[in-house]
Amino acid sequence: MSSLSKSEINQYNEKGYLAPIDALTKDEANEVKEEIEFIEKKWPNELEGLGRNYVHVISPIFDKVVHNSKILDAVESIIGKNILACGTTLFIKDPDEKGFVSFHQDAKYIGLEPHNWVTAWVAITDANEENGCMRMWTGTHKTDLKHHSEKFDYGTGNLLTRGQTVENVPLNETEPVILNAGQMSLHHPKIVHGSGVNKSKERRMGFVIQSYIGSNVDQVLGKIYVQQARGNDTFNYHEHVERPKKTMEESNVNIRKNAMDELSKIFYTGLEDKGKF
Ligand SMILES: O=C(O)CCC(=O)C(=O)O
Repeated sequence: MSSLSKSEINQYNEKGYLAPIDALTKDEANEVKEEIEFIEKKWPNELEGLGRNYVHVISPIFDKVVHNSKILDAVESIIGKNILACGTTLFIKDPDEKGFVSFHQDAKYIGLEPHNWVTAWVAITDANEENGCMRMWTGTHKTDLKHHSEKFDYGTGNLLTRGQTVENVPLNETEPVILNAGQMSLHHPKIVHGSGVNKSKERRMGFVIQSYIGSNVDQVLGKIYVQQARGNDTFNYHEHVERPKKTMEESNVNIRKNAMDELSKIFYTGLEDKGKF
């Protein structure tokens, strides 16, 4: 079932993103926050670096977000009914760190073709201008992929793998994506977006499904592991993995390890060295 109205779909098509969309209840968002904190405490480093990816494979609570019917109803309105979940990333910015995300287009390096896919950014805590919410350069999804400088600015706090940056973004043409905990945004593979540092005293936590892909979408740079989120997969391009029943079960941890190794190869395609993520 698709849930977005015609005007919401028009807004997505015109601007390249849509927000805010109600997704989780406050309690559900809080459950995710507690699960993040539980894993961080019990298995330090597990969610660090490359470990911020494919988190839905190791926790039933994270998995539940990926398969949430409200989220999927909205996603179906954009990419149709045969939906695969091909990855998750925790974008966490701690108040005492200088984490930021340079302006970039997701489609530039991720290898998912054709662009029948969408990213759902679910706010686990409130996201606002003070704590470094995303900013979208509206309309840029309608243009070609832009040149990205590869800055490899490790140590400066850039949360992107190669410090890939679209330069000279006119900030007055960008819009902040302000979300309450539990709300989400959906953004297009080609929209230019980024986010600044967290200047608040609280953590800013985003649970990002990146991305939901139509089953017709192939990975042209490497291998991904998917779950059937809705409908069916007649293309069979990707390896399907099971949904977790318990947090950090060994078999799921091993699957995640393989998935992260493959993802890392995609992120660093064409490079000799690998960074932190
Ligand atoms: O969480 C952020 O600030 C940026 C996330 C992002 O770039 C994305 O979800 O594509």
